[in-house]
Amino acid sequence: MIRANNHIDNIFSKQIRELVDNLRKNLSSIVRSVIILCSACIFFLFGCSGYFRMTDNESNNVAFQKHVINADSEFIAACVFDVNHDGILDIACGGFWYEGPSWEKHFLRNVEILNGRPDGYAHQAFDVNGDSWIDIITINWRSRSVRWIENPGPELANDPEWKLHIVDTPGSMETGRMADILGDGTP
Ligand SMILES: [Ca+2]
Ligand SMILES: [Ca+2]
Repeated sequence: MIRANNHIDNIFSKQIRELVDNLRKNLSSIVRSVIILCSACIFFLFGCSGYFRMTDNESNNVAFQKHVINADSEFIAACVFDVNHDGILDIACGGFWYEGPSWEKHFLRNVEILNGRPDGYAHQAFDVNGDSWIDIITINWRSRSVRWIENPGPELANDPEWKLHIVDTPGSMETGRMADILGDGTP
């Protein structure tokens, strides 16, 4: 009789232990789920209230700031390169180039006026003749031409007109790209 009671007690104790273990596991899982749910709610509420958004001042700090270099410029194409070999980037745009960092205006060329507007839809910077002075290649809608505008190099200080070379007249173009088609390292 005593042995039977002990056996029943053992079985009962084992079941109690298993029940407690299961409860502990389930409780841990429930607590974890509640913590995740609460974290998600807090993040959502802070997000809705704009807590994680940048303030207006912060967003202004990362925005680009506009600097007007020539408010009267009538040209629609420009390119950036070191025109005068002083190590500072300049801007070439239509009939003028602007010397960085002061953006002093220099004469570059007389741009043709065709059908009431200056020729030239796109500029590319490239040293066409390999004299180490970067030139301009213009792609043109109205004259239907690709042109090489030669940097005068050492004569630049006298603001001479840059020499014009017509490369080809393939047709009206709004833009152009340079690419190393032959794979010889030269675009
Ligand atoms: Ca420069
Ligand atoms: Ca050149």
